[in-house]
Amino acid sequence: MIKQFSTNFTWGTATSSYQIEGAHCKDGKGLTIWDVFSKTQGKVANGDTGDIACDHYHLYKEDVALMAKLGVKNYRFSISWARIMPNGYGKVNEKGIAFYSDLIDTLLAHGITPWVTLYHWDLPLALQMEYDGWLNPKIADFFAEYARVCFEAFGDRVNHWITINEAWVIAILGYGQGVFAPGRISTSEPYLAGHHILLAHAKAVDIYRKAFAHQKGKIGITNNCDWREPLTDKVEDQQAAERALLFFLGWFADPIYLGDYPQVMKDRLGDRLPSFTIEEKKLLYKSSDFFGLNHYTTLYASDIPEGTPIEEISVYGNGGISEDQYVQLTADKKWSKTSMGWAVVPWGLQKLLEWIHHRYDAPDIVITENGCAYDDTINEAGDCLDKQRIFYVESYLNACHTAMQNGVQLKGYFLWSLFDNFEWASGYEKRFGMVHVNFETLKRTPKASAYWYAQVMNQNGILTSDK
Ligand code: PNW
Repeated sequence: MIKQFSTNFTWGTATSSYQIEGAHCKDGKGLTIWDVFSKTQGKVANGDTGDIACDHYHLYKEDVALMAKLGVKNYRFSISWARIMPNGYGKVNEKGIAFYSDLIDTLLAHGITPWVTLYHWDLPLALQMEYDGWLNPKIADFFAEYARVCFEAFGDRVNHWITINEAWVIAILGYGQGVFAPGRISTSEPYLAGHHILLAHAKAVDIYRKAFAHQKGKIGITNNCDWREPLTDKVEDQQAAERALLFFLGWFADPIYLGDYPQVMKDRLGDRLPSFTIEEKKLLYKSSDFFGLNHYTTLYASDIPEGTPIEEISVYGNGGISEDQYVQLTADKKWSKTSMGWAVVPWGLQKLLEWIHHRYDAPDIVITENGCAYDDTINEAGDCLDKQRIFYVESYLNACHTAMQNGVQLKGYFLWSLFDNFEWASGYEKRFGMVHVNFETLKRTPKASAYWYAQVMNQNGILTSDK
């Protein structure tokens, strides 16, 4: 039996610029914070960098042909801001425009619809050095101008735009825990960075809607969120789980769908959480045509008693700023884990989709990333039999199907990722691709999951053994 997905459901795969392109200082591209961060001692596993990555910059024609062969109809990729504007503002680099323009034409010629992310973490280095990156309010205007250049150059052919990928990761991992670029460690900077990310998104959308309405495209933001399940049915734990979701996803979705930050964040963060002016609130409200969601895993949440000393909270393993939430996160020992150590809990996605559906008044949701890393190897016959990935994706798609039956307006699903690629602080060690990449030879080998996923996309649903 096939569990059918809705008509016109968007199936695709996703990548991002720094993770696959390579050619980090070619054809006029400016350096980015990841170019520098990856070369900072101890920041990335094995000292890996994205200097070459999958060398997609040079191999994109072959890559697009491979995608077409695998039946991919929608492809989400990101534009490297510093290829378009080497310093992040001012001069435009025509060679950068030419690269993406040709990539887009090649995709379209193969019947593949581009979904373009404008910012997937590779901030032009000059903006970091001269302006402190996302900490400076001016960055919102710089981003909006960069977005305008992209709408002008590509908007005649691109109808699906994502402004920013995962504000939470940028803010928390980049400015709170310092494990991602720019590597800052702070308990207040994440909230400032997050604030400017939201404003940058809103300004870009405003420009798109005012000056490019004739292009009739859709634009939105993508946020990531894991599910938080109450550890027990005690009220305190239920509230803790809800609080954790609000500090994770509500932080960025509430201003867009409900008009302001969640009250619980205002209460707990006080001055550390900036506030929006009335004008800014208006700009943000309804500034996303779809709800972009990246989802990978689930943890249990339980309440940490009020008054627990901060030193004790940081041992609970959910990052240096968990004391803002007083939530303890734990995994069930029975859950299987991917090679990232992330638990495989498909029902968590179903619950999260339903939570979004109810809190934000049934928005159109697009899963712009879901997937898993496993230690995939090529066997002697030259095949990569990644059964665990098929199991993961199939079970998460089953969860999507159940959520849709329960009324969730899920409109699309992008598998992360098309290729094994530069997995940020984990380097090339963690493989998320449905296509295996040998990083010595750059040879691409579709894994079993790629052929399996081709069928799913083709039949618009998943084959299931149950009735
Ligand atoms: C996302 N976390 O990153 C990104 O959008 C991708 O570029 C990345 O390759 C993929 O997921 C897999 O990691 C995340 O710690 C990184 O919660 C870290 C987290 C979530 C998402």
